[in-house]
Amino acid sequence: MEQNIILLTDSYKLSHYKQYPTGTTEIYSYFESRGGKFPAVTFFGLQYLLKKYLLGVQVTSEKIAQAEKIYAAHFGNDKLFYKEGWEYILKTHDGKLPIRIKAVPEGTTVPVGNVLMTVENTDPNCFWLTNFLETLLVQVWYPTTVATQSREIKKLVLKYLQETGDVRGIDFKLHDFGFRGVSSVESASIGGASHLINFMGTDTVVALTFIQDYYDSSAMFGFSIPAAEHSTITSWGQENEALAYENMLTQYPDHLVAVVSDSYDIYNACEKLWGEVLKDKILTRKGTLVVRPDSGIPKDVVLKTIEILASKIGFTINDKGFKVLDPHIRVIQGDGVDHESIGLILENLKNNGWSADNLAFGMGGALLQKLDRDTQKFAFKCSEAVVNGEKRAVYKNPVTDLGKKSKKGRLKLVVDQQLGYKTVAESEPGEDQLVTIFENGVLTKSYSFEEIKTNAKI
Ligand code: AOY
Repeated sequence: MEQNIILLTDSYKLSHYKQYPTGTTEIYSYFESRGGKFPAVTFFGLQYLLKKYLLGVQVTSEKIAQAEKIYAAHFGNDKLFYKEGWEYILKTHDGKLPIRIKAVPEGTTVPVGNVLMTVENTDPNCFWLTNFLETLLVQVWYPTTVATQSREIKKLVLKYLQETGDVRGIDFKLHDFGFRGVSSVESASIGGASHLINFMGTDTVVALTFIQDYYDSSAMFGFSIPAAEHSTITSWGQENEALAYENMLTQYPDHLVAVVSDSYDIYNACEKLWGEVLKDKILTRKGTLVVRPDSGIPKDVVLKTIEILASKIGFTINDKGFKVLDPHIRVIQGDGVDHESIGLILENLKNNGWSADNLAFGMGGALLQKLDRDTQKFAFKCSEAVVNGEKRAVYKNPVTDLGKKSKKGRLKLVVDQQLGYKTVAESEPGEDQLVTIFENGVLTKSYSFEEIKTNAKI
């Protein structure tokens, strides 16, 4: 059996249908970033969740039977599970979820504090279903936060390229090294795809099939090159380090090749092996050797590595007055890389006269895993209920944290000259930017990966 929607929730949600006021016929909820590390978020990943978990017939008699059994044992009580509610959806809606979801187009960057998505029931008997789906739908925090952070790093690197080098190199400045550092293959797929909204370099192969499967695109959105790991270098023995490097240049005689060079001494490798023994082979090669340090204090190791390579192999001065290595050689830093260290590394290079053109970054755990729902303080809250035929503005406003205040009423997202976007009551003027993407089991709008990349462009 595929995933059972009745089980894709928090246990307490099972008890909520009895807890709303008598006469409730509608629950309307919305999703926002309440603030956090970055001032705006790039919305991504809802289409995946809808296609994988919510479209079409989701409720079957087999799933109801499975849920009935599990919940009876889980709660030690066979009266808690709302079997009649799910049987109603099976009978009245042929197992399709009577829900409407509106959302901002994927790839759109919206200031924090705005509505990104709304969810409401379309059948008055199914008011309890809106927030039953919170647990699953709020998981869109993850791709949205990965896309947001990756895009912020793109802005940071672009600033240094503008000042010291050539912005045309931006697409390959941040390579995804994160597959091994995430909690699951599913996370690697989702997070890896989120990064590819902003960049074109990745080693997370499953992101490629994820894009094909859920963002109807047959084009290739992620690229990589041959590259060494420590085992392929150290298996030659320390005394044969130069032979291991020479073999890399022989096996890959053209295009790009990356070689991790810190197995014993990155500075000796750059000065004596790349800089003397293999210098002529590098300079006559039809392509670029990318040297990868992988230990030490990133900003110091990157500067010293570039300075040694430049002194031994050569460099020029670009039109902005910054030093650029001979085109046969570049550096990639993949250790200790995050938003903060990238700024420190590029600032240190700039202060010493070096262009950002010399360097690319690999980012692993910090790209795909060193973030959580609180990085951008995501929340899903009810803002309107209909009880006994009357609309009620619903909100929370805790004295213990005013930052957790939620919005009231039916909402829409409108374009604002100053802010970019702002959230207003649905009754106010202005065209709603939220698009109905899901209604009663049907995907009413879908986005290709190309469109999403265009929406996210800087
Ligand atoms: N990949 C650019 C291509 C990829 C990698 C992947 C963990 C690459 C290394 C490189 O140059 O060095 C996962 C660590 C490294």
